[in-house]
Amino acid sequence: MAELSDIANETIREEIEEYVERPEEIERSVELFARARPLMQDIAAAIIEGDDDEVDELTRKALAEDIDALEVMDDGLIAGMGIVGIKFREAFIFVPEVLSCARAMKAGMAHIEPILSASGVEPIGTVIMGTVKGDLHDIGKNLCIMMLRGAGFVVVDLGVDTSEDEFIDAVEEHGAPILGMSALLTTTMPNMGKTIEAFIDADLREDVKILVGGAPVTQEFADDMGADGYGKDALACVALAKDMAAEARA
Ligand code: B12
Repeated sequence: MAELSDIANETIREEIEEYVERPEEIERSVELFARARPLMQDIAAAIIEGDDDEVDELTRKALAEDIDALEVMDDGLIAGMGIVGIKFREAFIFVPEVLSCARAMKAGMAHIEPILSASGVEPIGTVIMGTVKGDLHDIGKNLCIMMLRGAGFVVVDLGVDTSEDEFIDAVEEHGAPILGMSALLTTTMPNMGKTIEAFIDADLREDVKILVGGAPVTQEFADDMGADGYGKDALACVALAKDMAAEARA
């Protein structure tokens, strides 16, 4: 088992010591950062500090050193955001600080996106993606979109706060066989179910496979609301979309 002292970056060590209180989260964070390269730890520390210039510079550096874009995303950017999430939940930081961290995350993602999107593979289908009504969180959705594009999907991004009608219009307009919805708030999760209902009412439910995700969403919740698939992360999102595209072609 890894120890706190195995983590090279001092900021990360201090952050875990000071702000992560739940034993299982301490263990998970220590494991994750102890096995991450020092440069990934530095990127995560810059995310936690909300330093977009530093994230921009370190992400460029990592990619220039030929570190895989997925590793930079998982062990640097997302790992840093994990600590931000814990600090926000425990009220050590508030919305303005989280916004700075989100800005820093976007500065890093800007370099990852062209790499993940430039796979050059044949388009395999169109996916409509959006964050549901009332919800402004888009970092996870955007990561899913990057990965989907990288896997060869054409993705129409409806952004955040997307109404049922906007989802329906987009699916019809683009003749898309797959729709992905993201929700990060327990209060907006039910809007996924409402959107599914709206597709049923519009007699379009059979025409589209519906995929859901976001931190509070579970497989059980997805099953209850009648979604066709639930993905816990961007990799799962791509795997499910591929299965669904293959089914739609069959
Ligand atoms: C960043 C953040 C913000 C930023 C958002 C910036 C942005 N542009 O997105 C800001 C500051 C704006 C914000 C605002 C608020 N937030 Co906020 N936020 C977060 C935070 C810290 C991180 C979210 C994030 O980006 N995670 C990183 C990404 C990579 O992970 P992810 O989104 O889960 O996505 C992954 C998977 O879930 C999956 N996935 C995501 N979407 C999809 C879709 C499909 C189809 C699939 C298959 C997979 C998939 O793949 C992704 C990649 O692996 C979370 C804490 C947390 N632990 O989630 C709180 C959190 C979500 N926020 C919370 C709250 C309460 C709020 C506010 C209400 C605060 C306030 N008082 O104003 C507002 C709500 C604003 C609104 N109407 O939406 C709570 C929600 C609690 C709850 N029970 O609902 C959380 C959980 C924090 C907490 N514990 O208190 N927030």
